[in-house]
Amino acid sequence: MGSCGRQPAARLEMASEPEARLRKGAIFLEYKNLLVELDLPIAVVRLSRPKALNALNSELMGEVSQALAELEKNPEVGAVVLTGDERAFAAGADIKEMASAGAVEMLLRNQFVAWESVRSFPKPIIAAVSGYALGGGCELAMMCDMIIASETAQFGQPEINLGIIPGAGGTQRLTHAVGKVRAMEMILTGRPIKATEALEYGLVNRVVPVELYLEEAKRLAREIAGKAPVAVRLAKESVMRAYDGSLQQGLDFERKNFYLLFASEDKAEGMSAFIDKRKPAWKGK
Ligand code: DAK
Repeated sequence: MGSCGRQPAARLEMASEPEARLRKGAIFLEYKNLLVELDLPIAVVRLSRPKALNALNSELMGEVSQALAELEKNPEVGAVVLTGDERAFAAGADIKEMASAGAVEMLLRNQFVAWESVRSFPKPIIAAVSGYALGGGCELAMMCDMIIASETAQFGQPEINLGIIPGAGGTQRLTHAVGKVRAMEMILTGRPIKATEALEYGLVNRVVPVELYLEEAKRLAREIAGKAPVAVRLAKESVMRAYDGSLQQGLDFERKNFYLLFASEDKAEGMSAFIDKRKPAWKGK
């Protein structure tokens, strides 16, 4: 793969060039924290930081952004599946990377640029979720156009337990997806829901046995990739319009509050407690 045509934002961490391999007729591109399989007319982007339950650090998100830029340019790719592994889609943004950051540092890191690449990806993108989809992991899945869940999937916004709130659209997209009262309970308690509840709430398209979740997502991606590409693109854009206007205002509001919490003592305590594997002692400051 060549370097991406777009100019990366100043603070976006760019991955080194991926290594390409040919296996069973499909092309695999290996990034440091990501594996991209080109199985035309679809591509599978697999998050791969298994020891950290695919926690989404800046490097990994930079790689996601780089891979999506390449897939966007490739006219042979009609749809994309974004997945993790059986144990975790992603257990959230990397707490260890955020633990010592203050509000201004978070603002200057400008990590939203990388996350935005998922939200604004013009081709259909389907999340294939097994295991944990928590915090930023749940938000990443919700940025995708559809979600296929394995029976073991669990979705949650546990940020409240760290003294912060969801920062990548969780307060908005979850509320749109499951309704106010359910979103309130999930966000204010931090308790995750199981795949079957996620289906009942309308958060996921379907739940399938764990051996099948990836295959089912790929099947759906292939079906869509067989349709007229321009119609698919405009259909996606049009559906997004159904709620994008008010969503943008909500996202701006959430982002300000998210940064504000990085100035609180409770955020420092919540994240240190997670790393030290102990219960946080909140001060309300
Ligand atoms: N960050 C960093 N490391 C994590 C992690 C995370 N989110 N989740 C798990 N790990 C690491 C653990 O620290 C552990 O590492 P070692 O201790 O082995 O070095 C390893 O993964 C395995 O985890 P556990 O030992 O904890 O495994 P368990 O099976 O016992 O528990 C668990 C699994 C998922 C219940 C637990 O790991 C857990 O509660 N994880 C944290 C979940 C969480 O709170 N997620 C929300 C994080 S805050 C933003 C965009 C997005 C966000 C923020 C900003 N911008 C664009 C600015 C999002 C924020 C979040 O997601």
